[in-house]
Amino acid sequence: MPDDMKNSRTRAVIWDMDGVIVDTAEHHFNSWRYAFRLQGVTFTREDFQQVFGQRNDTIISKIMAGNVTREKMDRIALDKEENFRQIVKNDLRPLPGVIALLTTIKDNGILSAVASSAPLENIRLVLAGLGIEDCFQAVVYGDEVTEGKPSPLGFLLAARKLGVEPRDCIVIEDAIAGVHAAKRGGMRCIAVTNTHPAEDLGDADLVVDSLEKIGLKELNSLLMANKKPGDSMDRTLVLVKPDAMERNLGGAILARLESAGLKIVALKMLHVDEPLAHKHYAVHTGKPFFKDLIEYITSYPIIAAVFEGPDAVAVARQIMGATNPEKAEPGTIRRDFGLDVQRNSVHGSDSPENAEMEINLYFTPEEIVKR
Ligand code: DAT
Ligand code: MG
Repeated sequence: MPDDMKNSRTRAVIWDMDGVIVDTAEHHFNSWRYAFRLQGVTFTREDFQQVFGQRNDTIISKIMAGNVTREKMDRIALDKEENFRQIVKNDLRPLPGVIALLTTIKDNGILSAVASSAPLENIRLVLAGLGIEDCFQAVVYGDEVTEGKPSPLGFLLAARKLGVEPRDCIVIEDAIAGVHAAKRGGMRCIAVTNTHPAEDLGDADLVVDSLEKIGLKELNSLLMANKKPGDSMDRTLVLVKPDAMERNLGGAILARLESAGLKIVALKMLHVDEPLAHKHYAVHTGKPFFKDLIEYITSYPIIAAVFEGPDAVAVARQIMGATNPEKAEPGTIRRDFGLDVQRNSVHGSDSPENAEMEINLYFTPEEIVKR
């Protein structure tokens, strides 16, 4: 997790597997057909349409028209699963956009879990086959919860395993029952039309035809919208630092934060003096760069602003980028304007608690407007 994300509230993406990460429907069909053929029974595409998504024992008794012993049932299920795993081992491709999105999520300190109705063994096989096990901090499998989707139990368990609140989770689903499970769990939901048309998935917050359409911006705006009415607004202190002021970048930097949906509720220009600089950077007292830092921040007038919005602290830091401009994500303020780790153009509070303290250093309560 990047250093500058550690103090913001943790967020997570919970992934359905089949139809979202991989498309295994065709593999399931082929392995069912194989297992039934061993019993001399034909299994057609129409049969598959009717039973897909149901439990193995239900599928088998339907196809065998109830005419099957317990032993035979176990045999067929075993043949099917063995064949499925064999196929999956040899022929597995992620759906478009999956790997890129997983990378974005990981790079931005967002957690991921898989919550699938599939058996644990199949989940492990798929994640290992794609080389993406390290992208997931939790897995929830079918039998781990007493009720399947549209019950929200699986997604809620995934959130609990990750230590993330449901309202800070985004579910990615391709199935109608999965979309309903996410909404019942109080989570945001992205539906991808890999297996169902968009009109069937209308209860999702966002419907896309491919995960290639989803990046950090879409995840952020979904999570911001997930605030319940009445949730308190967060505030953060932003400084446009001397290097940026010297280069006339004050307006450009404030504009980036406004474009992210944050509101300016207090604004001033000032020339920071030594006592204020010492208070502001008190946590860095004694560090090798402390003296330079004080000299720098007092070297030229700056803009101080209070920004307000849902998750203002986290959102501002994401827009600003990592402390060191070289390591900041493309498109962030520091990457685009920063000169080096000290002259990194902008300051943003790193936690809601520190934001309150820092705002009090620069503004009196009367200077902050009420909206
Ligand atoms: P941030 O500004 O991202 O919150 P920070 O709180 O760790 O980062 O540090 C405050 C400022 O101190 C930072 O904006 C620039 C300076 N600084 C931090 N680490 C430094 C380093 N290794 N060398 C020089 N300056 C550094
Ligand atoms: Mg800091």
